[in-house]
This record gives sequence, structure tokens and C-alpha cells, in this order.
Amino acid sequence: EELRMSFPKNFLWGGAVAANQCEGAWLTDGKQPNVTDVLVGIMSKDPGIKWNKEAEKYEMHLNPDKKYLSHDGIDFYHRYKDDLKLMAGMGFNTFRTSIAWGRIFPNGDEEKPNEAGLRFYDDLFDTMNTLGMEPVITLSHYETPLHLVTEYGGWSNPLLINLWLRYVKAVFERYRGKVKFWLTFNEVNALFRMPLVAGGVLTIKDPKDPDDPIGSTTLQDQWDAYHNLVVANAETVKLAHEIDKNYQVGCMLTCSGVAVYPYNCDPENVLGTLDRKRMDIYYFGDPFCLGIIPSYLQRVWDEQGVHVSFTQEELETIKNHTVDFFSFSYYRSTTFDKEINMQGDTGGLSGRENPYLTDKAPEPWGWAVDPKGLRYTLNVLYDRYHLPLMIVENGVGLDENLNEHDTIDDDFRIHYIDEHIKNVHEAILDGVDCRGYLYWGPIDVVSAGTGEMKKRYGFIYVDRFNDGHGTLERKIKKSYYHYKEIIETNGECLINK
Ligand code: BGP
Repeated sequence: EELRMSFPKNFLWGGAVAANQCEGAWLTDGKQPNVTDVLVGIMSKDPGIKWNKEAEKYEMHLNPDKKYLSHDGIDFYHRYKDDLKLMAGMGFNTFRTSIAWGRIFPNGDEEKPNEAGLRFYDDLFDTMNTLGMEPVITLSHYETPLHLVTEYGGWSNPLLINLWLRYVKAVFERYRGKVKFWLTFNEVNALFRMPLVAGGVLTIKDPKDPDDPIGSTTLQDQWDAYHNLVVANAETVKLAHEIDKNYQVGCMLTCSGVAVYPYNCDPENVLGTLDRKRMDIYYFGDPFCLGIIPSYLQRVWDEQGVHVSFTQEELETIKNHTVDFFSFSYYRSTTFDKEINMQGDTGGLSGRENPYLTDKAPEPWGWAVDPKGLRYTLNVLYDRYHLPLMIVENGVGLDENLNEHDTIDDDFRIHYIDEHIKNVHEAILDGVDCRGYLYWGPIDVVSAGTGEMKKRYGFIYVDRFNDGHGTLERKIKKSYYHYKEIIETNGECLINK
């Protein structure tokens, strides 16, 4: 009966950001560029890199006409103490961010870590713990060191496994007692949608078309990256449990692809939704959570004419070192109609518009709002994996401006979180073991997909604009006080409405 009234006692309430979208300081204290630093947005098709014929490799070559807002972000690197105090002001008991790999191993292949980078995160995590916020730390949030992409070809190269484990070992040992929850690769299942960002995959051995670096990335390279990432994930879980038995390692997948509904009851559309779940989520979820390489992939590899084979030893490691929990992002649902091709963006997959979803986010992004889709996603994932689930991204980006009272009455965002949080509670009543709800972008950050400041998610406004100007001043929006009340009442203010 107690559960009917509110959320579980120790439910994790908080928010999530990513180093590359908020820290800025992109070359400070020894850090070297990561792959997002050469992209305006992670969906960009023209990364700021150029093929150097003499050196026989790609090199960073930023476009002088482009604005790379992430280079300065919202200056979280210098302002995190005040920003975290604002989060604590809402009663957060947890906060998610990522360690930028390139702060710890700037080029990714150094022997020793960069002490200045380690020290920054020491103080960041100390500040979180002092403010009563349990850190949830993403080991890579699209932040592969650029050098590992241009020099090694990214995750299609098996050498990355050991370079990754060197980085992971350094941070696992350094932050014992400060961090308990670790997430491996942010939205790694977006690998085939964004090979350069999700897998740092770039064919440099014999670029098919040097002027189109992404185009030169082949399906074989992307499946090689899949192979290496699956092995690296298992090795990461193994290492974590060897270093600290309290460490809890979760995978992190973009799961807007679970709530893909058949557009009608044509069996081909039902098969299409099964295919989407398998090829957008389960192909990583099954190795990470069940310790198996799903058998349906063999037909996919045959049809794509690629060759993927795991050694017996790799299969053993994958089987014996599955994740402790499953974390994911959910923004919206979509439909599958065999008549049209599905697209993908940072909100997930998008197919034919669902006529039953009349509740829409305001333009220019206007995502269909489907809170029941989150209840459905939680149930489907729990049925398949029977692991604790953690929502580590859910939110809505809006084009907002301060009003005459120097604030923003973001009623739509309040509506969005109320409906989604109520459906998380329904899923918990359905028997799903959901451990936490972390809102994506509790403070305005640089949008991943569009690279803009204009697409604001925050309960806290940041005075910075697409052209880069602004005071970086923080302002509280109306939703700040609303989310504070939700946390203070452990969700009760919503459930008994
Ligand atoms: C997810 C990313 C986050 C965040 C979110 C919102 O894919 O994990 O980094 O950015 O998308 O996307 P966007 O900022 O493009 O609206």
C-alpha cells in the first residue's frame, strides 16, 4: 500500500549532463580534443577533420565559418560548485555527468594519466558527495579522444580495448569511495546511426573518400567496433568488481527505439517493430545483460556480407561479466510503417507520425509526447533483462527566452515531467524494479544533436546564445520549484492528484 502512495524510499531523483556539452575548457589543463570537439552537433555530416596525404591520416581541421559551442559549453569546468549547489537546491540525491576521457588520457594512448584531469574530477565528485548527491558517472559520453579516431580508426581497431581499460583502471582506482555507479558507453547502440560519435569509428586505413570521412566508414568497420565495444564492456565490468566490490556498473542505451509501435496490424509492420527492437536495442542489451551474442545477428551479418566472430575466450568473458543494472534514455515513441524509412536523431528513432499522440512539444522540435511509452519501455526492458533499471535521460528541449520578470514560465516542461514521472510510478506498480529518474539537462547545456544553446532543457536557464555571446548567468525557471516539490514529496504530489 505504501508504494501506491509514493515512490520507493531510496528512489534516486536527480539530473544528467555530459562533459562535452557543459564543461567547456576543451583544451584546458592538458585536455586534447575528443571527437565531439570537431562536430558542431553529433548529427553533423561534416566533421572538422581533413585527410593529410603526406601523413597518411586525418587531422583536426575546424571549419572557420562554424561555431563550436561545446568548446566553451556553459563553463561548468569553472562553475560546477555553484551549479551543483543549484541542483542540491532542488533536493537532488543523485547527479549524472561524464568524465571526459581526453582529460585523463589526452591522446588516449599515453602510458600515464594526466594528473590535472584526475584532480578536476576528484573535486567535482567531492563536491557532489558533500552536497548529498550520489554521482552516476558515464565513462564515455561520445567522448573518444580524437587521436584514437584519426590515428587508430576508433573502436573498429581492437587496440582500443586495452587503451580503454588503461583509462578505466585509472579512474576506477582513483575514485574509489567517491563514486559507486558507473555507466560504460553513452547510447552506444546509436553506433550505426552515428558511427563517428557513438563508436569513434572512422576508416583511415584506406579511406574510400578522403573528403567524406564518415562516408569512408564501412559496415565491416562498424561491426568490428560492435565486437570490440561488447568485449570492452564485459572487461570493464570484470575490472570494476576486481577493484571495488561496491562498484555497480550499468550499460547505457538510447531506448526510444523500444516504444516503436506497428503503424497498423499488418504482420509485416509487427515484424518490423521486432526488427527495430532487436537492431536498435537488444543487439547490445543482450550481450551486456544476458551475456550472449543474439543468434538473429548471424542472418544480418550474412545479408550484409560482413564477418564478425568472437573467440571462445571473448564469449566466456561476455558471459561471466554482465552489467549490474540497465540505464537508458527515453524521450518519445514512434511507429513502424513498412511504407516509409525510419530516421534517427538524438531523441531516438522516428517513423510515421502517430495520429493518437496529439500532445506535442512546441516547435521547432515538436517531439510527440508519449509518457505511456515510457511505462511500456520500462516493462518491456524489465521483462527481458530482469535487472534494476535507471532512467538517466528524459526531458524536453524548448526554444525559450526570459520574460519581463527575468524568468521563464516553462509550463510545458512541468507538464512533460509530470506525465512521464506518473508513468514511471505506474511501471513500478506493474512490478518493474526502477531505481531512479534522472532528468536530462537540469541546466541548459549545448544540445548534442544540433549543437545549439537555443534548444534548452534546463530547470535552470543559462544566458548563452547560438552565436556564442552571453553572460553565462544562471536563472531559475518555474519548473525548478516544481521538480523540487516532486523530490521533496518523493513523487507523492503527483500520484495523489
Ligand atoms: C541524447 C544524449 C544527450 C542529450 C540528449 C538530448 O542522445 O545522450 O547528450 O543531448 O540526447 O539530445 P539533444 O541535445 O540533441 O536534444
